[in-house]
Amino acid sequence: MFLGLVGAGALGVMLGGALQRGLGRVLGSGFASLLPGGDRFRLYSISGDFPVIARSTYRLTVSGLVERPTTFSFDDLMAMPATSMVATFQCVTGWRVPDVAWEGVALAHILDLVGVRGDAVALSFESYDGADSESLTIDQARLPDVIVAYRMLDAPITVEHGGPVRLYVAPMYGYKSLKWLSAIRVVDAVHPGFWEMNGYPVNGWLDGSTGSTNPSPGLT
Ligand SMILES: Nc1nc2c(c(=O)[nH]1)N[C@H]1C(S)=C(S)[C@@H](COP(=O)(O)O)O[C@H]1N2
Ligand SMILES: [Mo]
Repeated sequence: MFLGLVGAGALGVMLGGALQRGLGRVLGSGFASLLPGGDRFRLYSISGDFPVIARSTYRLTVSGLVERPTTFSFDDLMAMPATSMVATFQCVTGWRVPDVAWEGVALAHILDLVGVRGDAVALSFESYDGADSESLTIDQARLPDVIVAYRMLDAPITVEHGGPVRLYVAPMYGYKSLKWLSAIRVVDAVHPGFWEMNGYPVNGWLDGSTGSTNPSPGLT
């Protein structure tokens, strides 16, 4: 499959400029030095930065086509019902990490708190890095294994992995799991995110389905 063959080098060539330098820093020869003790993940940052956000100042802003626009603190998220799961994490470029433990809040729970309006179609996700963005349809976002995560690998999510809070979209490729999540905008159309603008499928199902809905998403 074409996308599976697009390695870091090819992506760098496609992008150019500052993005290429940022990608080169993490995906090029130097990035092995960024790997923490053996968790087998590759640490991605398209901006080249790993923003440090204290739990005490962390905020998740949910706005757009909602009844109650709300800004949540880290403690607000911790006080919500927790969802946990264990699953294989897969980057579309081929690397994978089996049996990763995750914990966080079901995105569906947050959507229920803010009250999604009837004319809403999709969500746009923004990162504290100011560079990455992602999208999900409302139906995709409501799947039970799509979470706003604050634990990963049986520990609080590290800065490098997108802590204190990242998205985890279990039924889709890793690029959907946006790190350093800062904002969710509820919108009336799917706005393809950074990786989709650079060639990855907007519907990033792990099983290769191409539609916006998937009859057998998530974990089996
Ligand atoms: N903000 C941000 N989130 C991101 C990325 C990124 O570059 N920036 N890369 C994505 C991709 S392609 C993958 S495979 C995973 C990798 O997660 P990790 O860096 O924790 O290994 O993060 C995703 N989320
Ligand atoms: Mo990825």
